[in-house]
Amino acid sequence: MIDFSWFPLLLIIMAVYSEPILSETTEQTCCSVVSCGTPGANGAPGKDGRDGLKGEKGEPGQGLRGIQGPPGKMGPPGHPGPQGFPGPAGMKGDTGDSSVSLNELSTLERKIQHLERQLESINESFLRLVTDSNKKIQTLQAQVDKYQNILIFSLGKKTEEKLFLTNGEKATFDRAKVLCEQLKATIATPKNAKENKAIHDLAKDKSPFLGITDKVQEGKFVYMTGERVTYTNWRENEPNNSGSGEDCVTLNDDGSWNDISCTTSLLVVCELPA
Ligand code: MMA
Ligand code: CA
Repeated sequence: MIDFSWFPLLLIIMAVYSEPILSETTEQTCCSVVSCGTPGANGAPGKDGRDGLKGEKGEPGQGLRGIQGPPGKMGPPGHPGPQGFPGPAGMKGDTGDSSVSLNELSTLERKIQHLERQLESINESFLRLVTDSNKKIQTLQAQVDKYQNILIFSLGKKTEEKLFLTNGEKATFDRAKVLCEQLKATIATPKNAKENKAIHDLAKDKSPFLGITDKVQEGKFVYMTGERVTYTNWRENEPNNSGSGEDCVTLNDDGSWNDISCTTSLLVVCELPA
């Protein structure tokens, strides 16, 4: 016997699928019909599509500059400055209790009078001291001038800048140096023809040492300060560093120079600022 119990289900399935099958059939029918006639007009444009991907950032614009913004925040406080000068003295205070102030006033007045008298006497003493000192300085200056003249007359020779002195003693260069240093002086060092003549006049026929040597470097004659000589008056063929070596300089009896051994005993002539 045939079972028809699934038949209604079949009907439902057919109903579900019947529409697309039908429309497909209709389209096919329609198409076959249109292909035969004139083409229809274009349909209306479709709906807008979805948004595309985001584009790259554009170049900065060239529009007008905006208005200036508000001022920024206040900076941190600076270091404290140096202490200022003291201000002017304040106004005199009010008078205190009158009975006390009168007493005090008379005491202060007496004190002030006493101080004024003291100040006067100090002033007088000071003036007397200054006057006396000036007189003493003048007397001393006169004495210095007198003894300098005696010194120059007996032992020395003076140029505008220097005083040359000798006691007639003869000594080696090192001893002569010490003797001059004891006078707070240096060995006679002529820096020009005038000074050379002054030493020559003083030494007469005796030959003194000059404050010039080439002890440090042979042939390089320097002053006692180490500076190279700026004036020379060498005799012809001098300096010749004769014998076992000549590192000191003497003034010949004609005023010319000769290099000579420092251990020779020669006249001591010192120089001082005039
Ligand atoms: C010569 C001459 C000088 C040298 C002395 C040393 C007399 O002169 O050679 O250059 O210094 O001798 O005594
Ligand atoms: Ca010589």
